[in-house]
Amino acid sequence: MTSSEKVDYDALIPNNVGLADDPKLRRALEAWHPGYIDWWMSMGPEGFQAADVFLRTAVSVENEGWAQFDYVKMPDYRWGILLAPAVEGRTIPCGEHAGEPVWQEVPGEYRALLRRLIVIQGDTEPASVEQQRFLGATAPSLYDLRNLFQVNVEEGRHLWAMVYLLQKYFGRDGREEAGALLERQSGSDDRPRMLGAFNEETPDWLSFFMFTYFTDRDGKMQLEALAQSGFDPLSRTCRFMLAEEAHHMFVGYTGIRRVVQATVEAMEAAGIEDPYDLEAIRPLGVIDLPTVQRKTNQHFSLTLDLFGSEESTNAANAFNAGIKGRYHESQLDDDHRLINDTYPVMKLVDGRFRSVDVPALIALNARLRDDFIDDCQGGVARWNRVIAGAGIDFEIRLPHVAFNREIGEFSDLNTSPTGELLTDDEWEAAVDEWLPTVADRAHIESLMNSKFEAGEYASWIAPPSKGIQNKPEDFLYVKLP
Ligand code: BYC
Ligand code: FE
Ligand code: FE
Repeated sequence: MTSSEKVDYDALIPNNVGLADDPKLRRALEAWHPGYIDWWMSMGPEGFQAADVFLRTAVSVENEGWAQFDYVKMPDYRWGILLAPAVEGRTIPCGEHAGEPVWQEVPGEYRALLRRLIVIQGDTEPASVEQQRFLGATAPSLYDLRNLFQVNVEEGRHLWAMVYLLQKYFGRDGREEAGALLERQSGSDDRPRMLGAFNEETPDWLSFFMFTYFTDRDGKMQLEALAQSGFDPLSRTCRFMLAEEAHHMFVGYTGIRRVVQATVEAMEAAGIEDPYDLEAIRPLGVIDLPTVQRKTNQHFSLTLDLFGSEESTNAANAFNAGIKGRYHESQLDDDHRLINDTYPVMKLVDGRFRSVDVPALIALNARLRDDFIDDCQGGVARWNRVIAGAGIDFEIRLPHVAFNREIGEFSDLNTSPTGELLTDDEWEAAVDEWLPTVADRAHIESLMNSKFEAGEYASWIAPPSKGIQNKPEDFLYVKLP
């Protein structure tokens, strides 16, 4: 490890990028810092800025012991700039420069392409904090409250990670982009966030768990693809972000599992076997499984849109340039150029969904999306085991890729979750079975009452099987002021 990779934790901005030796960059980041804190105070977690939260902070980039846990007030969180260790002799893993040494500076011909990807990545991070800012008030437990804030501060750090790249490598326009990242706002009419799903609301905790299960997993896939970048500072940045990302998806996966568990346990206790008997189930203070399915349909389809069009010259250009790879690019066994390869993409041909071979280079968004769908299946199967274990006849399923899409190949179609094509009238007649209804939302909202006593949980969610850092059940994860 070179000295520049040690984390300087005493600096105003903790970092392992040698900020102390780069006064120009340090000044640029220190100039950006107050705006960030203003943004955090006005757009970050509402009502809890003075609470002491049991948070993990990244203090090293080693595999072991990179995090430290302690009570922190969120505005005092040490948002740092941390790069994973350099890999000696690393080469560009894909495209026309495959095999050449990675770039330590921005290659001039790819500057615009690279900046655009970094800005889009950066834009999603604060967007998610904005979307989640009102959830604290209705947290189902202090444990969940703490997890929400952990995710939020780390998304804030991910913004820092992208702002570092912009300020260090993109000069004046990088500084302008860094400023604009604090100005756009999730859901705003005139300055919205860049990607669709990041302008939706996250109005309740089921939405939060769905978001962290599905949408943070898009984050994982995109970061995995950018971690393959031949621009080494981006690769190292993303590799360290992925270490944090795992917890975000854990929050989503276990969150939904605990929701499902509370529901089936309440049904068992009340002797209810029919999962569709909402009149009997909802008064138990739990979220019925058909509503969980409709939320799954909604968040999964919204997240699929984040992969862009199935066929994309943007994606081909980024791959060819060596700027963005495939999932696990360096472990794939091919020539990493894809010049004559094809990839099967699902399309509507003569009124039927078929797999069509298209040039692999332009199908990279479809491919990453397919990898994402595979990655989503595991958790869904485990939720279903909880349901089956209670002897209830119900299975949560991921909807068809064409269902409820706004971007790409299927954006103009009406499709059921099982992939039947529908007329507008058929869609209208059935949509309430498939997407959350006003009544679903009202029911969920009626359950969103805070539980702020240590060790207490709302009726609609089971306690976690183990505490953060193995803390006991009645641990005070958040000390309210
Ligand atoms: N909404 O060639 P196309 C995360 C635009 S999440 C609105 O089809 P491309 C996180 C597109 O920008 C990960 N616009 O797509 C999760 C383009 O516009 P321009 C975020 C969209 O470019 C939870 C046009 O349509 N990171 O980290 O190949 C919490 C044609 O585009 C959308 C990244 O996404 C949409 N859904 O692929 C916190 C990685 N989709 O340029 C954080 C960086 C497409 O023609 N981004 N458009 O005006 C990328 O790799 C690519 O930009 C995309 C789109 C995969 C997003
Ligand atoms: Fe993130
Ligand atoms: Fe995340």
